[in-house]
Amino acid sequence: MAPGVQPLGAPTVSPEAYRKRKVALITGITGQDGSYLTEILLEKGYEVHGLIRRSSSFNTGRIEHLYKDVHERPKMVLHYGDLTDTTNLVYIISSVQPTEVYNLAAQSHVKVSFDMAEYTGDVDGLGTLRLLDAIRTCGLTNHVRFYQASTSELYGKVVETPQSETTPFYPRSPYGVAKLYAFWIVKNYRESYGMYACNGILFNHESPRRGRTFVTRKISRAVAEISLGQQDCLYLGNLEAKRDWGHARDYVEGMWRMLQQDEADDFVLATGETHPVKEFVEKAFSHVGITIQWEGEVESVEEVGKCSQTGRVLVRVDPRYFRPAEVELLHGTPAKAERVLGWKRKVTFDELVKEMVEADVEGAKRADRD
Ligand code: NDP
Ligand code: GDR
Repeated sequence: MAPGVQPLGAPTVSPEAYRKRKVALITGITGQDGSYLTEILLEKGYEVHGLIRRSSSFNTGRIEHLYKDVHERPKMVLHYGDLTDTTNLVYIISSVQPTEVYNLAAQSHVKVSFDMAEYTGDVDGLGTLRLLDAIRTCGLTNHVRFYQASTSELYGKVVETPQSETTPFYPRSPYGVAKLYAFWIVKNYRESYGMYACNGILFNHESPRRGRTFVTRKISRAVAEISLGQQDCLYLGNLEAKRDWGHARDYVEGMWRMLQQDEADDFVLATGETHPVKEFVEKAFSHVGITIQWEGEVESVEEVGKCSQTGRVLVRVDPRYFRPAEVELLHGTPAKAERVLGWKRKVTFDELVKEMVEADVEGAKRADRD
């Protein structure tokens, strides 16, 4: 930028005065995390702006309960946009003038990233760069605090456990590789331009709002439908994969805390426990009174889960859900987040499974559910 030339929309006030307003911009507001984050930011008195994609079908179901008519001075405002559209991002940042930006938007499905590798790289990797550059273009480099939805998928192949902020990365999917680029560009902009930009390296977090093709929600929905006689069998992929599963509501609180520190840094959010997919299946069925008994070889297409009471096969392995490269084990330590941010997860693994199954049982009884 030439000396004396003001970037687009640059504020005339100091960063301290600018941040007295509490204005958040969330990309990915229609997703699981976006909806919980919006709830807690509204409770904390923020004006929340969200980027939504135009869709031929309804995509605002998770935030519908937060929507107020535009004529009622809403605290949540939605803007059409996309992380692949630079001009649109610059326009939104310059008109919203956010104090905090949460970049949650992503093609977030690991298996789908093998089918749509280039698109995933464009949105999850370059999309992060576009958003950071939009902030700079608008002259907000020193005014905005930036949160990046980084992921435990960066660890990929196991190098050490538990995985922490110092564990080396080894991503195992186009999604993981795209998020690795995003991780480093955030760190680079922090070091190059002094931006307050953080990576939250979040381990899996779930809820009744989880997308239905992720394994936990796929299981809780199927268990609910099987218990009500609406479905016969649940087909899954790798049952031996282990994940560190927490509740999304706890994790969005950690995102907010990362942006309230004196200095920007990167943090792991995890539970410190790990459980195989198989255990999630067993626990979920136990909540509807069914005990699962396994037969067959580990990771074999022959493996099945039978109802121990009736002998009926309720779970089968279908190789179509296997991934070209798998992340076998995720097990994080939240020690740094607990120490520095005072963050601690509240919901246990058992409580999470129970809440998801109960919500899906209720949903399966209604016709209008997600
Ligand atoms: P979801 O898949 O539920 O939500 C993704 C959001 O991104 C949706 O709002 C989606 O919009 C939006 N989106 C997708 N592509 C684009 C695009 N090109 N431009 C703009 N918006 C787009 O994900 P989660 O809420 O579970 O996760 C939030 C973030 O955290 C993601 O970046 C994910 O990769 C990351 N993450 C998630 C973890 C988890 O366990 N949940 C763990 C670690 C990281 P639409 O509704 O229109 O599809
Ligand atoms: P993950 O979540 O890949 O960890 O990414 P997902 O729930 O898709 O898979 C978890 C594990 O379960 C195994 N699995 C199956 N997975 C799916 N989706 N469907 C199945 O039928 C199935 N059967 C077994 C998988 O192989 C895997 O090992 C999530 C996403 O939210 C990412 O965006 C986020 O970054 C990471 O969590 C942390």
